[in-house]
Amino acid sequence: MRWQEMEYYAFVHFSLNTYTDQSWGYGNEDINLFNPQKLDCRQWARICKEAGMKGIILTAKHHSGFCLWPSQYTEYSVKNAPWKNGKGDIVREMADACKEYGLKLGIYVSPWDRNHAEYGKPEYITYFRNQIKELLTNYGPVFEIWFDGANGGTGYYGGANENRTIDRTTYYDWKNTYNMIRELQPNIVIWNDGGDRADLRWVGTEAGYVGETNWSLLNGTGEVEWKMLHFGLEDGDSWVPAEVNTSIRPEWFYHPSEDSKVKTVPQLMETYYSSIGRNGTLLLNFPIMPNGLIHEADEKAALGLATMVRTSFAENLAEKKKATASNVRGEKKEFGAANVTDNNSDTYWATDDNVTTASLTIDFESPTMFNRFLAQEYIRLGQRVKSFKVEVFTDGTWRELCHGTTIGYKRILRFPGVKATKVRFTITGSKGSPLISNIGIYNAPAFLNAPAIMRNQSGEITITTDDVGPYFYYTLDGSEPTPQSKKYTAPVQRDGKVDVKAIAYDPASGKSSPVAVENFGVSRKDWKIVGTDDDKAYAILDGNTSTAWHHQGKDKTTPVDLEIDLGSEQNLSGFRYHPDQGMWGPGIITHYEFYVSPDNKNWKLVNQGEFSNIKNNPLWQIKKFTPLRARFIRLRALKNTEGTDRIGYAEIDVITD
Ligand code: FUL
Repeated sequence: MRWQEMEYYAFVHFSLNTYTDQSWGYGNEDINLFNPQKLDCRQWARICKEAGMKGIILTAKHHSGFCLWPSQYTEYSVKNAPWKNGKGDIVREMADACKEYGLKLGIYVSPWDRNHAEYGKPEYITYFRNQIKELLTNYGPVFEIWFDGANGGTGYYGGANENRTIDRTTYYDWKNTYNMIRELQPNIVIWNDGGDRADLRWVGTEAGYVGETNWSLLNGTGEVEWKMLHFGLEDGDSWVPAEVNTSIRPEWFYHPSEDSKVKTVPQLMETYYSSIGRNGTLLLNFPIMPNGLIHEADEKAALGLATMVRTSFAENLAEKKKATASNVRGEKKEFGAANVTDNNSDTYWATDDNVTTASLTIDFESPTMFNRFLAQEYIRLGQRVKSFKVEVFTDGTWRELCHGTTIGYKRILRFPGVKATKVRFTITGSKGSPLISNIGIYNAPAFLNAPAIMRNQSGEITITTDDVGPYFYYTLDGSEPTPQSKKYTAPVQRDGKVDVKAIAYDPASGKSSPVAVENFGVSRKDWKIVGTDDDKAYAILDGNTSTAWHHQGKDKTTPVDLEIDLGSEQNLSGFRYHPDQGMWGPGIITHYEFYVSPDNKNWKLVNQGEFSNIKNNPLWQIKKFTPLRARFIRLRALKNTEGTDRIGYAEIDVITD
């Protein structure tokens, strides 16, 4: 409970590989590189505190084996680095900063050690335990210890420079290590992805989300398949709740090339709803820069998220409102419906033993606008609810608003704003008598970014945004959209040239987003990508800039050609290219040539040059040329941002006069 109630805490990744631009150090990196000029754990702690986090887990030792504390058991540590003339101890500074800012300290210590000569032999286990002992003895209370799942492989290993494999199931003898840990720190929780069942589980992805169905249970023994990591196990016999770990940037360690790839506040908010909003905790990583500080862009994003969370859940509209239930355990007040709106997590509404479906109604007494629903089970007595639905009473009738599966410690559902006088929460399935400690109903402010307007190859137009809540209004005749324009409820079919304008509108505040505009050109129904039978290639014609396709040149060299048959001759006057938005190897074209042909034989070069600043600003690139008629187009990539022959495209389009 202590851990679950923390909800949100930080990872910081900092090590020798911060100085070598690596994700995983090999174990032979030069200690002399480690010399952060401005290292300030108080800056990390201040940011985490202001971001609403409750603790920090520090990579005391990552896979390279380099130790951020002066371990007496190895020379490969800060004690031999130029930083503070070898007198420094980052774990100590972190522990002190956490204390000052009222945060809890956690430790990441990698079982895999690519520096240690004896890794793979029994002697290493003694070394590993000695290090854990140092970390759990000398720095005060530690709330969580993190044993990474990456284990064994190539490494320096004291100069052996070889590949070492270990048996993950037996090598570490986790049982005895756990016993030692619990003796040293009775209140600690153990995270372990690779070893015997620990206290917490990985969710099977580092992308920042857990399954919508999320049981805090697993079996105490046996293999854990991906499905179990992601969704838990309804009938599991052990309490192993989910922790969602993800980084605020693509990678865990700092890479200057990612300064423009810090997640946006809407992206982080999505992570929030997909972790904390789904019965998980959120462990968000900050990579530390070589100077020893968190980058200001990361700070800004984390504080932006905190502001959005604070304002979204500022006022619980259900608090102190009248609540009635279809069944109350023994009809006793101590189990009554009012316990879900009393703002006290120690009280709960419960039904009689044999009652596993029941409903609870909250009466606002007057029409009230809201767009978020939150429920919490009293998990001290286990996780029980299997399914539920939420209905609203509007215009004299009940209608379903949304539904969900598990609840657990906390579940949050999002939906477009609705005005109602009553809300009915019905548990439609439960493993036993449901125990609900809290219901929250909120009216979260909308992000109100201009919506995305997309049209797929068959001419279907969709309008979306990075938030759940706003309505959309649109026009197809070039006029400015307002809340009096047509309301978007489902995809709109419109082929050929059309100018679509749309706004996102927040019904709660009455505010609108800036207007989004898309000028669609000729129909792309008959377009064919020449020379490929890869179905995925059509991602570049699906109108969705977040789907992409990559391909390589025939001879694995540049230039790389992309050729499209437009199906019939068109009056072409330009083309548009949208690069891949992906975080990994997007293969963005920087230098190009553009050709057209009437017959796929005689090609004419009509435009060439560079897409300036495309790496930092990877948006639509529009190029015009002297109009001419043609049926085939060829975009020749001469060079991409990575200097490889693997070219990425999110979208290709033509401009016709
Ligand atoms: C992974 C590691 O290999 C990464 O480097 C990082 O530490 C992450 C949190 O866990 O498995």
